[in-house]
Amino acid sequence: MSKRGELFKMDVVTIGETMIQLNANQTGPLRYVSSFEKHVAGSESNFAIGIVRMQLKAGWISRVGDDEFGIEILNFIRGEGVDTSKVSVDPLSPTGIYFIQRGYPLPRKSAVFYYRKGSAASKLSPEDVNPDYLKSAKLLHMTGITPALSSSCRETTLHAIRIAKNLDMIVSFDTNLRLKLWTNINEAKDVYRKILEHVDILITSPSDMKYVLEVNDIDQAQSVCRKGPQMVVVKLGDKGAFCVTKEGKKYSVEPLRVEVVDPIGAGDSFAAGFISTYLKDGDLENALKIGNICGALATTVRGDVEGIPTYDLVRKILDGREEFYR
Ligand code: KDG
Repeated sequence: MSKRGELFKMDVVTIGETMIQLNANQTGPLRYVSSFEKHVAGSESNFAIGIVRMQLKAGWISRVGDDEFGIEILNFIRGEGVDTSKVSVDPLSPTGIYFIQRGYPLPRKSAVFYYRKGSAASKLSPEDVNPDYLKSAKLLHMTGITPALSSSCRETTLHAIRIAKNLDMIVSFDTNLRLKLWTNINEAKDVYRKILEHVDILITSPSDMKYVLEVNDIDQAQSVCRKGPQMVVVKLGDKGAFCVTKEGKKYSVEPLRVEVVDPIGAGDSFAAGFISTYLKDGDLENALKIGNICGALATTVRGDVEGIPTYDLVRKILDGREEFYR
């Protein structure tokens, strides 16, 4: 993995859809829910916000509708300090929204319902990826959500990743498998295989590894490196996290003691903590520790990004000034 020795305007660029999240205030089937909390949420912009909280610079490429929710999303993400200069406003297609149903049908679990088909972001196309913009960053971060949105989003993802590799950028990819967005699992497997060839840092979870990478045991995570990545980082939720490199070096980290209120978005916060630390000092053990802290804290409040910590808070925890470890 090489880094270009020039001055960068940004540290990371990411591409993807952000929606308005309507998060039920009561548990049970949505048809009986009478009030919702509104949040701005999207895996890639969550990640970009996390990167900024870790004191690095992030740019987010997307499309939003020319509607109230599009304006809200742009204002919010810009307000968090992410560069939104490459986000277009589409006069013809709406901003996507989604609902979170809580505690039903499974107690303590959430279910999501998307209203995003034909959304502005699903119309992203390779022309939205400006090579000079990518070039101004060290790393391109993508997730498995963007290629699942439409065929033009799939092309955009592969196009951006190929450009990034040609520019000698680092490419990170979070599998973030959303089964509801794919026609079938084989379609997803095929696209992931093409993406993985160009990925340096793969971030995943045990269930994504099983479904889409056909790896049933995290002890076999290193085998994924044969498909392209230099390292595989596995988010283990309440069991901490694990990382293995192509050369077989292994790192793991214990979970934090937190009360989980809303786990959605935790993986993006983890990825931001991991990637930002890796970019700062290349230390994988430290990256895993910080990713783990960021992921855990994101679960402590409702909304995807509200709980993502600042770097100052992470430092306090690492220095033992905040008691979190079991
Ligand atoms: O990672 C959290 C996201 O999955 C959530 O905010 C919704 O972006 C979303 C998606 O496409 O599922």
